[in-house]
Amino acid sequence: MIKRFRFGNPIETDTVINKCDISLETIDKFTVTNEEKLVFTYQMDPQDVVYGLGENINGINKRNFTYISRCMDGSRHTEDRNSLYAAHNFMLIKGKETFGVFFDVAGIISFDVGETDIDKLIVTSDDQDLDVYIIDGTSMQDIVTQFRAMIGRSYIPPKWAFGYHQSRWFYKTEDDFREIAKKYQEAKIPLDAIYMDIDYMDEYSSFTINRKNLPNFEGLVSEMKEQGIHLVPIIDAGIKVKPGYNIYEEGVKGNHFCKDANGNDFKCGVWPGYCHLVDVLNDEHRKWFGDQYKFLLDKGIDGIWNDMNEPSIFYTDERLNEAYEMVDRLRGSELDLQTYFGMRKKFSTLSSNPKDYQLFYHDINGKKIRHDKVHNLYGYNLSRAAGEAFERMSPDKRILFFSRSSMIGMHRYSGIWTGDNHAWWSHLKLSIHQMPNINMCGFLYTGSDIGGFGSDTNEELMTRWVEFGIFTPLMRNHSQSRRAQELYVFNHTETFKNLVELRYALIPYLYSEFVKAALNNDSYFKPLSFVYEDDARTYNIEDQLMVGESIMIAPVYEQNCRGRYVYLPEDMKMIKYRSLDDYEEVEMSKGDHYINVVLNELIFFIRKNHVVPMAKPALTTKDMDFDNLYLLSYVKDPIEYVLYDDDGYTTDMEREEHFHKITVNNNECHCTSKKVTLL
Ligand code: MIG
Repeated sequence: MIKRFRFGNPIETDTVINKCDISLETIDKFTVTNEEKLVFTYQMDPQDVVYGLGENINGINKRNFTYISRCMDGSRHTEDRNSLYAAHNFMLIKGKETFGVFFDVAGIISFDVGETDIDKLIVTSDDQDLDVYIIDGTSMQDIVTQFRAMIGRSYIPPKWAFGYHQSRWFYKTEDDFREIAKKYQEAKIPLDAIYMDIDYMDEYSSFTINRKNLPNFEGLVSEMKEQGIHLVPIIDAGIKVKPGYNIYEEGVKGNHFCKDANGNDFKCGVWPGYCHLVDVLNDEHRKWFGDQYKFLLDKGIDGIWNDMNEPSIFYTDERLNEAYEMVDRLRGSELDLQTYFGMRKKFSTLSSNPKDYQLFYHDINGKKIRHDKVHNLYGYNLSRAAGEAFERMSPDKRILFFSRSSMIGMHRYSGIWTGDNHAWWSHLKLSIHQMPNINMCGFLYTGSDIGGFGSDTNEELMTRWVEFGIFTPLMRNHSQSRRAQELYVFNHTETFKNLVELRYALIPYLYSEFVKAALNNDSYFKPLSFVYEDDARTYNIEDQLMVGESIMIAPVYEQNCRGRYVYLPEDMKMIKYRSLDDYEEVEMSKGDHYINVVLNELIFFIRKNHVVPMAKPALTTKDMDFDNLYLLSYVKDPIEYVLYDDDGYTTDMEREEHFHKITVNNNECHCTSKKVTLL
């Protein structure tokens, strides 16, 4: 049951597509005060658990910290960061009362989950105009499923998006890309995609190619595709101010850019230098921006990532001038410490400065609206521009697409990656925590930069991160580090080969569970408590996750750890994996276990009376046979598993022929449409 409460006269966010009527009652779960800001307060019991809030720092349970939905480019995801790149305003409270709550608002909103007062959840909206949805249900998953049904089906990528992907902000020339492909092939490590970062563009201008480094871009795309490898270029939000650059010229002529207070095209500094920002909150301008993606699709591209769409602003003239003036004023004088630190701060706060987001305006249905009022809609709509364009330009074939910035609503058009993490153990753990909460907010296609984006990784960290990455829908190794981290550069290449082979072998299961989750408004990653709601122990377990209906994972995420405690909420079968020819299967009983897991081993668990369909891996998904499947199983009673499988591209996913029934009974298995063998 969902109730919707209205405050003031909110701006439409297009997040909720199946809206219930506005309730005439007053909201009962929260006390509401309305002074300068709208404040919702909920009294929490000590044992209440708070899930949700999607991409944020800290644990799966969000208690005892404050999270602010203010989409923001910030490259150090430290323990004190209140905002990352996203605005995911859905949360689930489980305890004396159990309910979901979604704050549908375009502006800045903060969630103080017991930081100021350990017993209080205090939600403060800068904007007094918003809708609040309260969702009751029969279980936590039921609440999330109702929420998801209300916001519409999640984005589903093509099947090759479940392969292993290599990226690094480093590759430049055609030979660089060829070499990555070749080295992976020589190491016999499967690979489905190589990413192109901003260097493939001409002066960082979106929808251009640097022809000096990539004279035959189109040829390279098809040469790679013949090998089963997709090139995935980046698109940046800021459009370079540069006479003669077609996107700039057309944008100015068509009035597609955001305006400053005087009605001129707003100017800010990002990678290309001075940039304009497309007014993607306006339907016409958003469509115009979306149309530009044709440039890449026409060249054979079928995967793209969107970056810097918070929008990230490095500087504006306004802020720079303040800083210059300060320097001019201070030059030559002796600085007292106060002044010195003040000057440093002037410079260190140039980027992502909240004041800059007050300098420009959108035209929403003829109404001029200052950006800060609708800030969190920007990245969402920039990626929506692309998603809508793909539906127009490629109606029969799914395109791989994910975005850095996001707000709920964008989940219908795009996946997300979790941005600029570091090669820190704490960030491997963070990504484990982020996955289920991100899923609750509708984003199913997601993953973190494996190995860490910033700082140099090491072989041990990389190994453990790949072991976890095997289960994330987006499995991408990406970095900007000095040290190379392609998997073939490490000593124990064989271990990485074995691990990536497991990923490929699991694709039938991972893809099936992913698409079913999208079609049924279910989650792909779940906290254990979602499945074992009555088992109080599971609420304290944040380092194990359910992956689809059959698997529980227990990643190793600490330096020099060669084992870990695992809690089994029911009897399960452990798979201790070293390679596809060398793994152990051990039936284990409900309860606590200490399990040794040396560096070249990976453990995961199969729930009782469940199966995991697998296929023979190949160097790319294109070369795999998905009609001959092998079942890992832990089956004591007759069971049926519904396998989802299709051609990997179709946009017509609900067709009955994509659902294949597998039955297992007494060591025999059977499938109507595929050959299946029990392992
Ligand atoms: O300011 O395009 O998060 O993945 O490699 C940095 C360069 C801009 C940030 C993205 C990262 C990407 C990088 N970008």
